[in-house]
Amino acid sequence: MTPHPMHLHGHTFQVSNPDGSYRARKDTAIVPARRSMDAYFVTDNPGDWVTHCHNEYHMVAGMMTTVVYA
Ligand SMILES: [Cu+2]
Repeated sequence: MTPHPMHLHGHTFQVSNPDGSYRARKDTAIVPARRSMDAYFVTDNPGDWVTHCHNEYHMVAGMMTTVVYA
């Protein structure tokens, strides 16, 4: 039940505000426990990129995946 500092390699992204505006670009965002977040980024760096929680014990437990595009 802890927040998750979610990190995306190879890109920066933005998270939207409730009013539709966008927050500052970053490569890590805190996602509250049991919540989700939409991240918007430009796909200008093709490849296989890891995205994961920066809490190492969460990452080791499986909170890690890849974003892949050509
Ligand atoms: Cu986490």
